[in-house]
Amino acid sequence: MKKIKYGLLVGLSVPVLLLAACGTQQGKIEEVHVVDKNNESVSAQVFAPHEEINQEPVPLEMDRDGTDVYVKMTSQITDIELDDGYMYKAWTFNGEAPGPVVVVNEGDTIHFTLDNMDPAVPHSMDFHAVHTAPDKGFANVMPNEEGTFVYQASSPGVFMYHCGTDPVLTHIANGMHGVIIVKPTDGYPTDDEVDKEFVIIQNEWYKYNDLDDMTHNDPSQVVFSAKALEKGQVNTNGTVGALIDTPLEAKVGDKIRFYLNNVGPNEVSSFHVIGTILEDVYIDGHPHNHLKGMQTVGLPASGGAVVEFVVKEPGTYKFVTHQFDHVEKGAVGKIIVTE
Ligand SMILES: [Cu+2]
Repeated sequence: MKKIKYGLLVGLSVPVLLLAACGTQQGKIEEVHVVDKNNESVSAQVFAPHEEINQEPVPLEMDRDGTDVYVKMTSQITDIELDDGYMYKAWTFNGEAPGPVVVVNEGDTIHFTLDNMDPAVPHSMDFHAVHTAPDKGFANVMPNEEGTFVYQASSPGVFMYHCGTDPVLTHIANGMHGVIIVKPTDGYPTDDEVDKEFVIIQNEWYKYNDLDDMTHNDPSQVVFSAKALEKGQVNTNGTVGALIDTPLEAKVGDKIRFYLNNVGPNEVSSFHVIGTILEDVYIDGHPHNHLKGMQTVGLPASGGAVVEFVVKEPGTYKFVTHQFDHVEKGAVGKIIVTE
């Protein structure tokens, strides 16, 4: 009998459950034996309470009343195809991994509601963009419940958000991460020069729901995704080849701004755009952290930046983490530049 990752089960034409060997208690990993489409008996580990769940993505809700912004998100279990034919039963915000980008203004008051649609596991929200007592502001929301929290967005930048429920590594590595941008009141000094803006996120994946693998091993996939700032923009999950299959587009001479974050959970990013130089870089997206003329920007796990560069000739410009073992695992995207 061979072992397969959980995700492969989703691709089986008629998986037949023969036997469930281990405990069926909520929260336990359950060993199941199935027959795959080649009529081979295989085994896989499935997080039992999530076995039958694949929740449709739910759009982010956001309303503004002056400087009060009301943001509602879900925590939910949604299948994502990480690579060709490889499905992953992701733990997500709103059915996306990374979750949808949240954009607020410096000085806003964020009224945040988390609707935990997961019937089995508590989840929470840790916004790196705010000051709060974590045991209160980032408290767990129980299964099938909602929790509301209020914060001030007092510092501008490109911040990670993630589920902070123990074990945090499991929740982040299973997909519960994303980016919140706090726009600076006075903008960036280069605002007038920018023609195109994209939100680009790096994350990595491990064996499905396997804390031991997440703790000790190299990632299985390292990927980039794009998150739409406005309707019609490219919006992808963090999947292998996402930004090769759906490239970004620009015109010759455009100054392109990336709002970048490396949500990890474990690896650093050495972000580099092939064939250009990063003219202006704002580390963590704070206007005071302005650097010039960089070839590569180091992003620690959770670290962000605003990077700006000009594409001077038509062609295909790839962006990577310059740790090329991670490029082999998927960490590459491209920009098609035309006249
Ligand atoms: Cu969680």
